[in-house]
Amino acid sequence: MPTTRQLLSSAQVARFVAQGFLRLDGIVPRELNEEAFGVFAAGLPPVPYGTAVPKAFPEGSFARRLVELPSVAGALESLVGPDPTVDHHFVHTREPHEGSAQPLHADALIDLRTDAFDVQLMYYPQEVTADMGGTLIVPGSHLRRINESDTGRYQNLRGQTRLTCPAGTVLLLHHGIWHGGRRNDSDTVRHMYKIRFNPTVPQVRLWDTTDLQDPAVREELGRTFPWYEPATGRLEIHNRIRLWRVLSGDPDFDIEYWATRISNRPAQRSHA
Ligand SMILES: O=C(O)CCC(=O)C(=O)O
Repeated sequence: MPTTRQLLSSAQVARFVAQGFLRLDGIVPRELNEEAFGVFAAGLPPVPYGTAVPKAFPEGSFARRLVELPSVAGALESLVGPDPTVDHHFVHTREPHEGSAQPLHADALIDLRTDAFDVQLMYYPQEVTADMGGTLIVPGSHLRRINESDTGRYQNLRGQTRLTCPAGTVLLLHHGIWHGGRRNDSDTVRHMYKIRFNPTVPQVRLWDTTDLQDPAVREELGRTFPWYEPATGRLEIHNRIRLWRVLSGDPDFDIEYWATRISNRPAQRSHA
């Protein structure tokens, strides 16, 4: 990873924890976007699971230059830390007029971790317009435990977003986010290059923490999303508190005393 990276702020990481992804719109330079199509057509070299980035993506390779863009490198380091390994990478295409959408799913198989997460990078080398089958994402779904395609029967959820973006956009997503490629009704092939990164260090205070106590952090962590039911929606805030405690290294962090209250287990008093 390069030295000129741009680390995320605490408020940005809190937004990632709340909504499950961050968008970096149009940050990849035009020349790299143009090169991408040839690279995808030629096929990506296979990468064995768990390969360190420098070995997976040799110096000068397309993927290496992509992940070393300062804003990408900084965001990745802020979320998964230095020296992550590559889980896998793949180019997802939505063919013109293909007639169907991909079912809603999460990429993790069965993942019970509460104190670590993988980050998935999605890169779009071309502009994605409304009819091109942009990736559907359900904001705030990443901490709601499902197993891979359990959500496949859901057609639409309030607040879901179907990606439209300028060329050169990168999304960084928590591995648990519910998502799916939409139907491409256009005449254009839509490409998305995905790389999944596994952390190799504890994900504790990896970002620029100078704004850690800024009220914006709590505001981000307390956001709700339109598909949340009143009661289980609260569970999502609780899940975020637990994750923020780990990430910030502050075991007492709380919102409205929710986590503190339910962890109160007074010891049996000895009767004299
Ligand atoms: O093509 C897309 O937009 C999403 C595909 C994807 O992420 C997947 O198949 O897991």
